[in-house]
Amino acid sequence: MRIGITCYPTYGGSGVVATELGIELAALGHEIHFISYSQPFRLSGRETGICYHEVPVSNYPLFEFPPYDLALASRMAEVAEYYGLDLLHVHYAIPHSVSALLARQMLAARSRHLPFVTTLHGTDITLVGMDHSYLPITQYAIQQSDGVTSISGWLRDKTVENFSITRSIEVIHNFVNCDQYQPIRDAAQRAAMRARFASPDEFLLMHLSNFRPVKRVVDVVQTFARIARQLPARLALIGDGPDRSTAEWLAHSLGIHDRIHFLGKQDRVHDLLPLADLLLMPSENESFGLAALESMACQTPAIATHVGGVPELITHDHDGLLFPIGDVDGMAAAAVSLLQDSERHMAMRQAARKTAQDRFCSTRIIPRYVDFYHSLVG
Ligand code: GMT
Repeated sequence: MRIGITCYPTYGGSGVVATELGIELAALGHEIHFISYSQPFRLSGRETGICYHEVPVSNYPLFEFPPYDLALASRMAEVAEYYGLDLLHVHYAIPHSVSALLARQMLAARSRHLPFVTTLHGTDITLVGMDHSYLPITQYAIQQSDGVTSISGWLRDKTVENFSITRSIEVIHNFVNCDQYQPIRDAAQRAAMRARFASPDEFLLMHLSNFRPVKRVVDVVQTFARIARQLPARLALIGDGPDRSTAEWLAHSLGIHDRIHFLGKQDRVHDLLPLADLLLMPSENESFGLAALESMACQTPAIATHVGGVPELITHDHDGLLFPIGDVDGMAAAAVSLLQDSERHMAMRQAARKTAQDRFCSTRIIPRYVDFYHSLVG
Protein backbone atom coordinates (compact mmCIF):
# COMPACT_ATOMS: atom_id res chain seq x y z
CA MET A 1 0.00 0.00 0.00
CA ARG A 2 0.99 3.62 -0.37
CA ILE A 3 0.37 5.34 2.95
CA GLY A 4 0.68 9.01 3.91
CA ILE A 5 1.52 9.59 7.58
CA THR A 6 1.19 12.92 9.38
CA CYS A 7 2.38 13.54 12.93
CA TYR A 8 4.11 16.09 15.13
CA PRO A 9 7.72 15.56 14.15
CA THR A 10 9.28 16.85 17.36
CA TYR A 11 9.52 15.17 20.77
CA GLY A 12 6.36 13.42 21.94
CA GLY A 13 4.88 9.97 22.08
CA SER A 14 2.52 10.41 19.14
CA GLY A 15 5.40 11.38 16.82
CA VAL A 16 7.43 8.42 18.04
CA VAL A 17 4.57 5.97 17.42
CA ALA A 18 3.86 7.44 13.96
CA THR A 19 7.52 7.31 12.95
CA GLU A 20 8.13 3.80 14.24
CA LEU A 21 4.92 2.68 12.52
CA GLY A 22 6.15 4.13 9.22
CA ILE A 23 9.52 2.41 9.62
CA GLU A 24 7.89 -0.95 10.42
CA LEU A 25 5.42 -0.65 7.51
CA ALA A 26 8.23 0.25 5.09
CA ALA A 27 10.17 -2.80 6.29
CA LEU A 28 7.12 -4.89 5.31
CA GLY A 29 7.26 -3.44 1.79
CA HIS A 30 4.69 -0.64 2.01
CA GLU A 31 5.52 2.77 0.53
CA ILE A 32 5.43 5.45 3.23
CA HIS A 33 5.13 9.22 2.75
CA PHE A 34 5.59 11.40 5.83
CA ILE A 35 3.91 14.79 5.46
CA SER A 36 4.82 17.33 8.16
CA TYR A 37 6.56 20.65 8.84
CA SER A 38 9.91 19.02 9.56
CA GLN A 39 11.40 15.56 9.35
CA PRO A 40 10.29 13.34 12.28
CA PHE A 41 13.19 13.14 14.71
CA ARG A 42 13.50 9.36 14.69
CA LEU A 43 13.88 9.25 10.89
CA SER A 44 17.40 9.27 9.51
CA GLY A 45 16.22 10.16 6.01
CA ARG A 46 18.03 7.09 4.64
CA GLU A 47 15.30 4.48 5.21
CA THR A 48 14.27 2.49 2.14
CA GLY A 49 10.64 2.94 1.17
CA ILE A 50 10.16 6.17 3.13
CA CYS A 51 9.84 9.68 1.65
CA TYR A 52 9.47 12.87 3.58
CA HIS A 53 7.41 15.79 2.22
CA GLU A 54 7.84 19.11 3.99
CA VAL A 55 4.84 21.39 4.42
CA PRO A 56 5.87 24.96 3.59
CA VAL A 57 3.98 27.53 5.67
CA SER A 58 3.91 31.04 4.25
CA ASN A 59 4.57 33.73 6.86
CA TYR A 60 2.97 36.59 4.94
CA PRO A 61 2.87 39.62 7.31
CA LEU A 62 -0.94 39.65 7.29
CA PHE A 63 -0.94 36.27 8.99
CA GLU A 64 -0.40 36.84 12.66
CA PHE A 65 -0.99 33.09 13.00
CA PRO A 66 0.27 31.21 9.90
CA PRO A 67 -2.48 28.72 8.87
CA TYR A 68 -0.45 25.48 9.08
CA ASP A 69 -3.55 23.30 8.99
CA LEU A 70 -4.50 24.71 5.55
CA ALA A 71 -0.99 24.34 4.16
CA LEU A 72 -0.97 20.79 5.48
CA ALA A 73 -4.32 19.97 3.82
CA SER A 74 -3.02 21.27 0.48
CA ARG A 75 0.18 19.27 0.77
CA MET A 76 -1.71 16.12 1.76
CA ALA A 77 -3.93 16.41 -1.32
CA GLU A 78 -0.92 17.05 -3.59
CA VAL A 79 1.13 14.16 -2.23
CA ALA A 80 -1.89 11.83 -2.41
CA GLU A 81 -2.44 12.73 -6.05
CA TYR A 82 1.19 12.78 -7.24
CA TYR A 83 2.21 9.58 -5.44
CA GLY A 84 -1.09 7.67 -5.70
CA LEU A 85 -1.66 7.26 -1.95
CA ASP A 86 -4.19 4.64 -0.87
CA LEU A 87 -4.87 6.33 2.44
CA LEU A 88 -3.73 8.90 4.98
CA HIS A 89 -2.99 8.03 8.60
CA VAL A 90 -2.88 11.03 10.93
CA HIS A 91 -1.57 10.90 14.50
CA TYR A 92 -2.94 13.32 17.10
CA ALA A 93 -6.34 14.65 16.18
CA ILE A 94 -5.60 18.40 16.32
CA PRO A 95 -5.27 19.75 13.65
CA HIS A 96 -4.21 16.72 11.61
CA SER A 97 -7.61 15.05 11.27
CA VAL A 98 -9.18 18.36 10.22
CA SER A 99 -6.51 18.81 7.52
CA ALA A 100 -7.02 15.23 6.34
CA LEU A 101 -10.77 15.83 6.14
CA LEU A 102 -10.15 18.87 3.91
CA ALA A 103 -7.70 16.93 1.74
CA ARG A 104 -10.26 14.14 1.33
CA GLN A 105 -12.88 16.67 0.24
CA MET A 106 -10.49 18.38 -2.19
CA LEU A 107 -9.77 15.07 -3.89
CA ALA A 108 -13.42 13.98 -3.83
CA ALA A 109 -14.16 17.06 -5.93
CA ARG A 110 -11.89 15.47 -8.53
CA SER A 111 -13.58 12.05 -8.11
CA ARG A 112 -10.66 10.57 -6.22
CA HIS A 113 -11.30 8.74 -2.94
CA LEU A 114 -8.73 9.23 -0.18
CA PRO A 115 -9.79 7.61 3.11
CA PHE A 116 -8.07 8.68 6.31
CA VAL A 117 -7.42 7.10 9.69
CA THR A 118 -7.12 9.19 12.86
CA THR A 119 -5.14 7.76 15.77
CA LEU A 120 -5.88 9.36 19.14
CA HIS A 121 -2.91 9.55 21.48
CA GLY A 122 -3.78 11.35 24.67
CA THR A 123 -3.56 15.06 25.23
CA ASP A 124 -5.43 15.61 21.94
CA ILE A 125 -8.42 14.18 23.82
CA THR A 126 -7.72 14.81 27.50
CA LEU A 127 -6.33 18.38 27.37
CA VAL A 128 -6.14 20.25 24.07
CA GLY A 129 -9.31 18.77 22.61
CA MET A 130 -11.26 19.74 25.73
CA ASP A 131 -10.46 23.41 25.16
CA HIS A 132 -13.74 24.81 23.89
CA SER A 133 -12.09 26.50 20.90
CA TYR A 134 -11.07 23.08 19.57
CA LEU A 135 -13.77 20.77 20.91
CA PRO A 136 -16.48 21.03 18.21
CA ILE A 137 -14.06 20.70 15.29
CA THR A 138 -12.16 17.83 16.92
CA GLN A 139 -15.42 16.03 17.55
CA TYR A 140 -16.49 16.60 13.94
CA ALA A 141 -13.18 15.37 12.48
CA ILE A 142 -13.23 12.24 14.64
CA GLN A 143 -16.78 11.45 13.55
CA GLN A 144 -15.92 12.07 9.90
CA SER A 145 -12.71 9.98 9.84
CA ASP A 146 -12.96 6.79 7.79
CA GLY A 147 -11.34 4.91 10.67
CA VAL A 148 -10.37 5.86 14.22
CA THR A 149 -7.93 4.06 16.47
CA SER A 150 -7.03 4.75 20.07
CA ILE A 151 -3.84 3.68 21.83
CA SER A 152 -5.68 2.34 24.89
CA GLY A 153 -9.11 1.20 25.97
CA TRP A 154 -9.08 3.95 28.60
CA LEU A 155 -8.54 6.63 25.93
CA ARG A 156 -11.29 5.18 23.75
CA ASP A 157 -13.74 5.39 26.66
CA LYS A 158 -12.60 8.96 27.47
CA THR A 159 -13.09 9.98 23.83
CA VAL A 160 -16.60 8.56 23.73
CA GLU A 161 -17.42 10.28 27.04
CA ASN A 162 -15.78 13.68 26.42
CA PHE A 163 -16.80 14.09 22.79
CA SER A 164 -20.08 12.12 22.74
CA ILE A 165 -18.66 10.00 19.93
CA THR A 166 -21.08 7.49 18.47
CA ARG A 167 -18.85 5.80 15.88
CA SER A 168 -16.60 2.79 16.52
CA ILE A 169 -13.04 3.28 17.76
CA GLU A 170 -10.55 0.44 17.39
CA VAL A 171 -8.09 0.01 20.27
CA ILE A 172 -4.56 -0.65 18.98
CA HIS A 173 -2.06 -0.32 21.80
CA ASN A 174 1.39 1.28 21.54
CA PHE A 175 4.10 -1.12 20.39
CA VAL A 176 7.86 -1.56 20.64
CA ASN A 177 10.41 -3.25 18.42
CA CYS A 178 11.74 -5.90 20.80
CA ASP A 179 14.85 -6.50 18.68
CA GLN A 180 15.89 -2.87 18.88
CA TYR A 181 14.75 -2.37 22.48
CA GLN A 182 16.32 -5.22 24.42
CA PRO A 183 18.61 -5.84 27.37
CA ILE A 184 22.37 -5.72 26.80
CA ARG A 185 23.27 -9.39 27.26
CA ASP A 186 27.04 -8.89 27.34
CA ALA A 187 27.70 -8.03 31.01
CA ALA A 188 31.09 -6.45 30.31
CA GLN A 189 29.66 -4.24 27.57
CA ARG A 190 26.75 -3.18 29.79
CA ALA A 191 29.10 -2.39 32.67
CA ALA A 192 31.31 -0.29 30.40
CA MET A 193 28.34 1.70 29.04
CA ARG A 194 26.82 2.10 32.50
CA ALA A 195 30.07 3.44 33.98
CA ARG A 196 29.29 6.78 32.31
CA PHE A 197 26.39 7.26 34.73
CA ALA A 198 27.00 5.20 37.87
CA SER A 199 29.69 3.15 39.55
CA PRO A 200 29.13 -0.64 39.88
CA ASP A 201 27.97 -0.32 43.51
CA GLU A 202 25.39 2.37 42.69
CA PHE A 203 21.83 1.83 41.46
CA LEU A 204 20.79 3.74 38.35
CA LEU A 205 17.28 5.17 37.99
CA MET A 206 16.00 6.75 34.81
CA HIS A 207 13.25 9.01 33.57
CA LEU A 208 12.27 9.68 29.96
CA SER A 209 9.77 12.35 28.94
CA ASN A 210 9.15 15.71 27.33
CA PHE A 211 9.27 17.42 30.76
CA ARG A 212 5.75 18.79 30.45
CA PRO A 213 3.78 19.44 33.68
CA VAL A 214 1.73 16.27 33.10
CA LYS A 215 4.93 14.22 33.59
CA ARG A 216 5.48 15.54 37.16
CA VAL A 217 9.27 15.66 36.82
CA VAL A 218 9.41 17.28 40.27
CA ASP A 219 8.05 14.00 41.67
CA VAL A 220 10.85 12.16 39.88
CA VAL A 221 13.44 14.28 41.70
CA GLN A 222 11.58 14.07 45.03
CA THR A 223 11.31 10.27 44.75
CA PHE A 224 14.95 9.98 43.82
CA ALA A 225 16.00 12.21 46.75
CA ARG A 226 14.28 9.79 49.16
CA ILE A 227 15.90 6.77 47.49
CA ALA A 228 19.35 8.38 47.51
CA ARG A 229 19.06 8.95 51.28
CA GLN A 230 18.88 5.18 51.78
CA LEU A 231 20.87 3.67 48.91
CA PRO A 232 23.85 4.62 46.75
CA ALA A 233 22.07 5.74 43.59
CA ARG A 234 22.17 8.00 40.57
CA LEU A 235 19.43 9.36 38.36
CA ALA A 236 19.59 9.96 34.59
CA LEU A 237 16.89 12.16 33.08
CA ILE A 238 16.36 11.89 29.33
CA GLY A 239 14.45 14.61 27.49
CA ASP A 240 13.81 18.30 27.77
CA GLY A 241 10.88 20.65 28.10
CA PRO A 242 9.21 23.33 30.19
CA ASP A 243 9.81 21.74 33.62
CA ARG A 244 13.49 20.97 33.19
CA SER A 245 14.75 24.11 34.91
CA THR A 246 12.39 23.53 37.86
CA ALA A 247 13.80 20.00 38.19
CA GLU A 248 17.36 21.35 38.04
CA TRP A 249 16.56 23.98 40.66
CA LEU A 250 15.03 21.33 42.96
CA ALA A 251 18.05 19.03 42.52
CA HIS A 252 20.31 21.91 43.64
CA SER A 253 18.01 22.88 46.54
CA LEU A 254 17.99 19.29 47.81
CA GLY A 255 21.77 19.05 47.40
CA ILE A 256 21.56 16.03 45.08
CA HIS A 257 22.47 17.68 41.76
CA ASP A 258 25.83 15.86 41.68
CA ARG A 259 23.93 12.53 41.64
CA ILE A 260 21.67 13.51 38.71
CA HIS A 261 22.54 13.52 35.01
CA PHE A 262 20.38 15.78 32.87
CA LEU A 263 20.99 14.22 29.46
CA GLY A 264 18.63 16.38 27.40
CA LYS A 265 17.07 15.05 24.20
CA GLN A 266 18.55 11.76 23.07
CA ASP A 267 17.94 9.95 19.79
CA ARG A 268 19.13 6.49 20.81
CA VAL A 269 17.11 5.84 23.96
CA HIS A 270 17.40 2.09 23.31
CA ASP A 271 21.10 2.40 24.19
CA LEU A 272 20.32 4.07 27.52
CA LEU A 273 17.21 2.36 28.92
CA PRO A 274 18.90 -1.08 29.34
CA LEU A 275 21.52 0.51 31.61
CA ALA A 276 18.98 1.40 34.31
CA ASP A 277 17.68 -0.61 37.25
CA LEU A 278 14.32 1.16 37.32
CA LEU A 279 12.37 3.77 35.34
CA LEU A 280 10.37 6.44 37.18
CA MET A 281 7.15 7.57 35.45
CA PRO A 282 5.05 9.41 38.07
CA SER A 283 2.77 11.15 35.49
CA GLU A 284 -0.40 13.02 36.35
CA ASN A 285 -1.96 11.22 33.39
CA GLU A 286 -0.78 8.86 30.71
CA SER A 287 -3.11 7.40 28.13
CA PHE A 288 -0.70 4.49 27.69
CA GLY A 289 2.90 5.23 28.74
CA LEU A 290 5.15 4.47 25.76
CA ALA A 291 8.29 5.38 27.73
CA ALA A 292 7.49 2.61 30.22
CA LEU A 293 6.90 0.09 27.42
CA GLU A 294 10.23 0.93 25.75
CA SER A 295 11.93 0.59 29.11
CA MET A 296 10.22 -2.72 29.90
CA ALA A 297 11.37 -4.17 26.58
CA CYS A 298 14.92 -3.35 27.75
CA GLN A 299 14.24 -5.31 30.95
CA THR A 300 13.99 -2.13 33.02
CA PRO A 301 10.67 -2.19 34.93
CA ALA A 302 8.82 1.03 35.76
CA ILE A 303 7.54 2.56 38.97
CA ALA A 304 4.57 4.51 37.65
CA THR A 305 1.27 6.06 38.64
CA HIS A 306 -2.02 4.20 38.47
CA VAL A 307 -3.54 6.54 35.88
CA GLY A 308 -5.21 6.43 32.46
CA GLY A 309 -4.16 3.47 30.31
CA VAL A 310 -1.06 2.58 32.35
CA PRO A 311 -2.76 -0.41 34.04
CA GLU A 312 -3.32 -1.86 30.54
CA LEU A 313 0.47 -2.06 30.30
CA ILE A 314 1.75 -2.61 33.85
CA THR A 315 0.43 -5.23 36.25
CA HIS A 316 1.24 -4.06 39.78
CA ASP A 317 3.85 -6.12 41.60
CA HIS A 318 4.37 -8.37 38.58
CA ASP A 319 6.09 -6.44 35.80
CA GLY A 320 6.20 -3.03 37.51
CA LEU A 321 4.75 -1.05 40.40
CA LEU A 322 1.81 1.36 40.44
CA PHE A 323 1.10 4.14 42.94
CA PRO A 324 -1.38 6.99 43.40
CA ILE A 325 -0.41 10.34 41.85
CA GLY A 326 2.03 12.27 44.06
CA ASP A 327 2.85 9.35 46.38
CA VAL A 328 6.59 10.04 46.31
CA ASP A 329 7.08 8.36 49.71
CA GLY A 330 5.35 5.19 48.52
CA MET A 331 7.29 5.10 45.25
CA ALA A 332 10.62 5.67 47.01
CA ALA A 333 9.94 3.02 49.68
CA ALA A 334 8.92 0.50 47.00
CA ALA A 335 12.02 1.26 44.92
CA VAL A 336 14.31 0.80 47.92
CA SER A 337 12.68 -2.48 48.94
CA LEU A 338 12.80 -3.82 45.35
CA LEU A 339 16.41 -2.79 44.71
CA GLN A 340 17.48 -4.45 47.97
CA ASP A 341 15.88 -7.73 46.95
CA SER A 342 17.88 -8.80 43.89
CA GLU A 343 15.84 -11.96 43.33
CA ARG A 344 12.52 -10.10 43.22
CA HIS A 345 14.09 -7.35 41.14
CA MET A 346 15.35 -9.87 38.55
CA ALA A 347 11.93 -11.59 38.43
CA MET A 348 10.29 -8.21 37.76
CA ARG A 349 12.90 -7.35 35.12
CA GLN A 350 12.15 -10.59 33.28
CA ALA A 351 8.39 -10.20 33.62
CA ALA A 352 8.63 -6.66 32.18
CA ARG A 353 10.49 -7.88 29.09
CA LYS A 354 8.02 -10.77 28.70
CA THR A 355 5.02 -8.43 28.79
CA ALA A 356 6.61 -6.23 26.11
CA GLN A 357 7.34 -9.26 23.92
CA ASP A 358 4.11 -11.19 24.43
CA ARG A 359 1.63 -8.33 24.23
CA PHE A 360 3.13 -5.19 22.70
CA CYS A 361 5.87 -6.27 20.31
CA SER A 362 5.69 -4.58 16.90
CA THR A 363 5.41 -8.02 15.28
CA ARG A 364 2.01 -8.39 17.01
CA ILE A 365 0.69 -4.83 16.73
CA ILE A 366 1.74 -3.75 13.21
CA PRO A 367 -0.40 -6.44 11.50
CA ARG A 368 -3.39 -4.99 13.36
CA TYR A 369 -2.80 -1.62 11.66
CA VAL A 370 -2.37 -3.34 8.27
CA ASP A 371 -5.63 -5.25 8.72
CA PHE A 372 -7.34 -2.04 9.76
CA TYR A 373 -6.11 -0.27 6.60
CA HIS A 374 -7.32 -3.15 4.43
CA SER A 375 -10.76 -2.97 6.04
CA LEU A 376 -11.00 0.66 4.86
CA VAL A 377 -9.34 0.45 1.47
CA GLY A 378 -10.98 -2.82 0.51
O1 GMT B 1 3.31 12.56 26.54
C1 GMT B 1 2.87 13.51 25.88
O2 GMT B 1 2.36 14.49 26.38
C2 GMT B 1 2.95 13.42 24.40
C3 GMT B 1 1.79 12.65 23.89
C4 GMT B 1 1.70 12.79 22.42
O3 GMT B 1 0.58 12.62 21.96
O4 GMT B 1 2.65 13.11 21.74
O5 GMT B 1 1.93 11.28 24.32
C5 GMT B 1 0.79 10.49 24.36
O6 GMT B 1 0.99 9.54 23.35
C6 GMT B 1 1.86 8.44 23.66
C7 GMT B 1 1.98 7.56 22.42
O7 GMT B 1 0.76 7.09 21.98
C8 GMT B 1 1.34 7.70 24.87
O8 GMT B 1 2.11 6.56 25.16
C9 GMT B 1 1.37 8.67 26.04
O9 GMT B 1 0.83 8.02 27.18
C10 GMT B 1 0.52 9.89 25.74
N1 GMT B 1 0.75 10.90 26.78
C11 GMT B 1 -0.21 11.29 27.62
O10 GMT B 1 -1.33 10.80 27.60
C12 GMT B 1 0.16 12.33 28.60
